Amino acid sequence: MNDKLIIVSTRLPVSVSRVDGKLRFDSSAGGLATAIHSLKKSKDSVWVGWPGIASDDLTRSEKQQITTELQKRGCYPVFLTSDQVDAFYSGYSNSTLWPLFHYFPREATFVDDYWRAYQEVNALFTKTVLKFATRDSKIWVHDYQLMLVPRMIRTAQKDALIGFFLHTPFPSFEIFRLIPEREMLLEGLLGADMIGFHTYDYVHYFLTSIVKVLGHENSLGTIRIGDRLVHTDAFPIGIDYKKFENESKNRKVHAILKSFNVLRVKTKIILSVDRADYTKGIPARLDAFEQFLERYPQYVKKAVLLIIAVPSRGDVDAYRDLRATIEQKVSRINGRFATIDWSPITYRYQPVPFEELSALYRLADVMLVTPLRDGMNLVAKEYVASRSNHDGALVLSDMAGAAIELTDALLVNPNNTTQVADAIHDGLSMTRSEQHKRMKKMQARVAEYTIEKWAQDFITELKATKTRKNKTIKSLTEDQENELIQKYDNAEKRLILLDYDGTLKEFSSSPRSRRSEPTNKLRKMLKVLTQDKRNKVVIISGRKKNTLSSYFKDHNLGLIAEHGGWMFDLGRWISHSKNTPDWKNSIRPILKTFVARTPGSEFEEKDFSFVWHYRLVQPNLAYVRKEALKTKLKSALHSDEIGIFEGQKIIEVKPKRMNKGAAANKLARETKWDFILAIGDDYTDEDMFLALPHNAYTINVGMQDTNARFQLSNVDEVLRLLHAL
Ligand code: ADQ
Repeated sequence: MNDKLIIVSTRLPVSVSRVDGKLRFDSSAGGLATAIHSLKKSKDSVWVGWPGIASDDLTRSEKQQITTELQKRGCYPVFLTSDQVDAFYSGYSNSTLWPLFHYFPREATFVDDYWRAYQEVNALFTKTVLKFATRDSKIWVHDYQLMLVPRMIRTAQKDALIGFFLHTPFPSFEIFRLIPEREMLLEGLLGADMIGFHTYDYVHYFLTSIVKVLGHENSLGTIRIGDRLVHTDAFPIGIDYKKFENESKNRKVHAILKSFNVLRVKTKIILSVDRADYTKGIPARLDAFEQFLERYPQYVKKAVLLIIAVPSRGDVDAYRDLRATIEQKVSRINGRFATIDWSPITYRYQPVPFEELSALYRLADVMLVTPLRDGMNLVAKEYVASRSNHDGALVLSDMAGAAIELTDALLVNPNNTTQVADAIHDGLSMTRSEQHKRMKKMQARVAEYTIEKWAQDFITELKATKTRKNKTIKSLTEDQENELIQKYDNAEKRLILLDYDGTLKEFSSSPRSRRSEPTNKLRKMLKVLTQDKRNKVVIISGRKKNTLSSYFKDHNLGLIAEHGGWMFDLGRWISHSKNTPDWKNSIRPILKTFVARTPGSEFEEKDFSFVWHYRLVQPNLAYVRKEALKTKLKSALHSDEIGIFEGQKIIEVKPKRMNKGAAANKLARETKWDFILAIGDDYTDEDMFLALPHNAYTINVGMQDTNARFQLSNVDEVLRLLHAL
């Protein structure tokens, strides 16, 4: 198998810029790039993304030059104009999604043009991916900027193997619902086979939004979308542990450390390193440091805070404001506490080279990582990996994904200024042995689940989705279908059992809707089937007898209504079941109350059962009401003979023994059939599949877990098969 891997992320690991009129290519040594490198065993792999320079600045030959140069490095460019960069990247991605995904609704802007650009650029990425994608490719899409890409690829290539990983938090539903395009974003993601998050909390929030916004429920994190399964799981990203650990041997790092040593002898060092982003909580951290100096004056002139902030997203207003706020606070605190020979805060607004960052991690007595929200936070893990002497203390916000793994850090709520101030003090005064104990435990974790492991784990699970799909889904293959047709042709006595809703006819909004009626085409097809004397065709449905009579009055069909409660035989409806009004009288008021309190739901009373339909109910309300109704019904039903059943957007209360299995069994024993075919989509059809002989052709529609031998994905496929017969 050609194991091509296609990585898709907004930015490529190579950045192109123009220096003195010439194009310059800089490779980023980012963790993801390292991880992907270890996965890129095959020469066929490619990384698709934006090279970081706007295409309006480029001539045709420069674009060609970029493409050629990037291809040498395993990358392929998606060129974006400066307008697209503004609206898609700075706009929708960083001014709408980023703030909301980090619980900053006040920073979020909603601009139609941003959304248009987001769709356009996602389509552009998709188009580029499709240039490389073959049937056997593994496509791995990264992050919140490209949430529409999985579905766009899926539409073009039904069988593609697509993974998606979100590097930010996935917010709780109350935040996610604010996004005007929430449905489209979720549908976009559901194009993937595997969707990964850093933590189980994010998985849970995502699944909640899926059920509340789109109405798709899940089973242990797996969502069924028609004939596809979408898996979700937590994959906490790691770092290139060895790289940070080995820096202790790097001479450059030693030289930098030496130059800092003077500072270190007299002073304790508290370090803060982030991209300058409002989610990282730098102003609140400064407040906490100020309070630390107030509460623990013994550290005045004995401790310094080094703040390293890497300039980021300077073209977004919120980031410009943030810089101003940080600088005001730094200068105020320095002004308040500084002496002639000491200043409490050293502040740098610039990227630092890797060796220097590494030296700083080694230097810091306390590492202060207090984001207000963070998907994971790699700085915390990098600090841990750099502490080859096992000393030092990590103060870590419990709002960062990393807090779930690094439980031996001093965990704080970043909004609790006093708690952070105290944690700085606790870190500085912690005994060496306590530091060692905690650091070693954290190191064991970070060394174990490295970025390579993370990437391999994700890809392994992604590949497994394909195997799982093959195992659980029993699609009727072409050969099996030909065999079925041949057996049908050779048979003299054939029994054909067909469910109606969801099998011969798509579900309509309400059971009473006129759209539920059979189309002329369907009627005609059934007529042709019944005209063949060798066939006995029976519609076996949960519908009321009168409805079935009105739908199929002129047909020579057998009819079974109410899951076997009624049978149409020799021109009349007969029933062997007794109508027992007692349980119905106690249940009816409950259902009526639920209908009244649940707009969009309907209540249907049949001779032997009740059905509560919730297809039109707002998904989040339906979810809550459905569970509440089941509980209420359970406590109200005092008979073991009556069961509560969950079907396609319905809850049905009916006698347990009244099921399609009993009815199908009776028909199957009527004579010695040479060929039996049963097709259905719902839970009631499962009884039918189980009741029929092993050699019967039992077919489930819709790809859920089933007792049927085969599966077809939708009504159209059923009609096509019947037509072929
Ligand atoms: P970021 O928000 O960028 O990443 P983070 O995880 O901390 O946050 O990664 C930042 C990286 O930049 C680290 O590797 C760090 O070494 C480097 N860096 C930070 N400050 C630097 C400085 N001053 N100079 C040089 N390098 C610096 C997003 C999510 C995170 C998630 C990652 C990975 O927001 O939550 O952990 O992706 O999934």
